[in-house]
This record gives sequence, C-alpha cells and structure tokens, in this order.
Amino acid sequence: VARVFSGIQPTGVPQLGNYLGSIRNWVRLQGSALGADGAQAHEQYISIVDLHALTVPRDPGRLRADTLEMAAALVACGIDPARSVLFRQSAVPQHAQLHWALGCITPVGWLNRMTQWKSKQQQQQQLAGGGDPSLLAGLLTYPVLMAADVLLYRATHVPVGEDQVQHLELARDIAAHFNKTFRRALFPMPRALLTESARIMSLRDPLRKMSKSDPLTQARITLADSDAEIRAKIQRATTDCGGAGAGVTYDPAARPGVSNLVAIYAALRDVAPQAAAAAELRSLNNSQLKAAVTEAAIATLAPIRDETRRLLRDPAHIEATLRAGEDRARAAAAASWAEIAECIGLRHH
Ligand code: AQP
Repeated sequence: VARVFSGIQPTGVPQLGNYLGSIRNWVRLQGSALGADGAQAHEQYISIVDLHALTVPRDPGRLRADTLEMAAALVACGIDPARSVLFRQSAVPQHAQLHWALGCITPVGWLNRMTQWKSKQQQQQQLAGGGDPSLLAGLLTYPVLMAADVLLYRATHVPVGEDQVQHLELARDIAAHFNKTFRRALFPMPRALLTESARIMSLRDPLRKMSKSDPLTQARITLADSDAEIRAKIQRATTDCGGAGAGVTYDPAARPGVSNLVAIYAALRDVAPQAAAAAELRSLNNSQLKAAVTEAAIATLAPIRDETRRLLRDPAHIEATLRAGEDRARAAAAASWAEIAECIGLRHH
C-alpha cells in the first residue's frame, strides 16, 4: 500500500500559501489515485507537527490554541478525518523516539549542509551583530525529526514544495543508511510528490514567501480573514509597472508583485500555467487586477473561514476528532516502532 505523509506546523493561522501550496493538494489526494506514480490505493497521514513548532520559543497557551485552530481549518478546507489520519505529532511518542534513534546514525556534516539551516544561521548571526548567535540545537536536528515523521509510517510518498526537497533527500539518505547499518530493508525510500502549485509570495515583499509568522500581518492573507480584510490587503499589495500599455503580464523576475497576484489568481481559479491566467487578465490595469484577485480569493476563502468558525464553536468535537486520528496513528506507529526497536537492539514490546 502506498502511504502519504504530510505535516504542517501550528505556528499561527494558516495562510493562503499553505492552502494553495499544500492543504488543497492533500484534499485532492484524498479523492484520487497517486497519478503519474501509478500507485492506486493509498493511506494519507496528516500531522499537525507541534514538536517542530517548538524550534522557535512559543507561548504554551498560544501553541495549544493554534493547534486546535489548525485542526479546525484543515477540516474546513476539506480534510476528511475518516479518509485521512489527522493527528497531533506530540500525541504519538514514537516520533520523538525515532528522531533520537535516527539522530544517532546521522553525521552532523549532513545536517550542516542543509540550506535552510545555513540561512537560519546567517539570519541569527546578523541579528546578534556577529556575536554569540545562541542557535538552538533543535533547529539543526529539525530535518532528522522530519525524517522520523516520514519513516515512522514507512511513507512511500511525501507531497513537498521545492523548499523541502533537500530535507526529503536527507530523509532518503538516512533511511538508506539505516537499512545498510542494520542490514534490513526496513524503510522504503520515500518519494517526493512534487505538486504543480506555485509558491505564493508576501503581498508586501514579493521576493519573500508568504508566511504564517511574518510579523507584517498585511503581508499575508489568512484563512481567518474577513472579506474586508482580504479586500484591504490585496488593495495595498505591492505591484510593479510594466511600462505604458503593458497590461497584466507574468514575469516573476521583472514584475514580482504583479506576477504574484497573477499566480494567486491562477491557483484560485485553477488556471495553468500562470501565463494563461496573465493572458486572461491582460487588458486589466493594476487596480482591476486586484479586484479580480479579491473576488477569486473571497469566493474560495469565505466558505472555509465560516466553516472554521463554526467548528471552533465546539472545541470538544475538534479534540475528539483529533483523538480518534491519534488512536489510528499510534497503532500504526507502535507496530512500526516495535520492528525498529527490535532491529536496533532496544526493548520492543
Ligand atoms: N508561501 C507559500 N507558498 C506555497 N506553499 C507554502 N507553504 C508554506 N508557505 C507557502 C507550504 O505549506 C506547508 C506547511 O508549511 P509549514 O507550516 O510546515 O511550514 P512553513 O513552510 O514554514 O510555513 P509558514 O507559513 O512559512 O510557517 P512559519 O511562518 O511558521 O515558518 C509546507 O508544505 C510548505 O511548503
């Protein structure tokens, strides 16, 4: 059986990039075969990865509330807890156990090569003015936890965006290294399920990606925004002029602001490629383009927001939904861990 594993950090209200880049693909995967890869039936595990969220210090109450809100938003987006195993990572202790076991066979050099780690290092050094950056160990070993997430369920496919490809390659290297070290073909090699979806950029700085935790709230559209907030944020989005009479074009290098709006419109309206959406919008000026994007965004996001609000009125029900998913995830993880523990010489039942 093919198994798909996906994770999302409960680091705030999910934003439009999370939805168009990931969540919507997970919803679509529920109803389809794994496409080009040929695999037909598959199980899907979707984890709210609260252990990963700890790599940045967080207020405990806020983290718990964000986790519940993330679960409500995922269900409102169409994740069906009967068809996908939806669970909190911290409810399945084997994630942390496998993280430790894998960390003990992973050379530090492999982790030092991760570009995300290198850029975090640079950011912190700049913030600290070249002094002691006090980098936390969790930031370095984060990709090992991600490998543990995927390998624990023997996932065969992982939907990833470009920015996560390197981490998935590391997970494959760790899996191969484990299999070789313990002379057992225990872990299948997880494959990337590269999705077509575009990277959605910040509305304020279209050279950076849209992010849940961007301190500039105007830079992102969240799944909780009111229609008025969506309208105001898109109206104030950074645009760039393509010269007199240029109209709308799709050219991310030369016109990142307008191209980001085109990419958002294309994703919302399911038009591909982006250049085809630009052709559709060609005759509009920038403010008409913003109106078209606003209309598409509200049409998609308003029902999700209203359903999330409705679900959040009954937190006990969301908690019960998560617990049911966690029972299923724990059963799979316990069986998997027993084999791993047996393999490496730990107590296994
Ligand atoms: N801007 C984006 N465009 C397309 N896809 C995106 N994703 C995130 N931002 C964009 C995808 O969403 C999935 C879940 O993300 P995550 O929460 O695990 O981590 P992230 O990538 O760090 O997301 P954020 O929103 O930027 O969170 P913070 O601010 O906490 O770091 C991933 O598959 C990601 O590719």
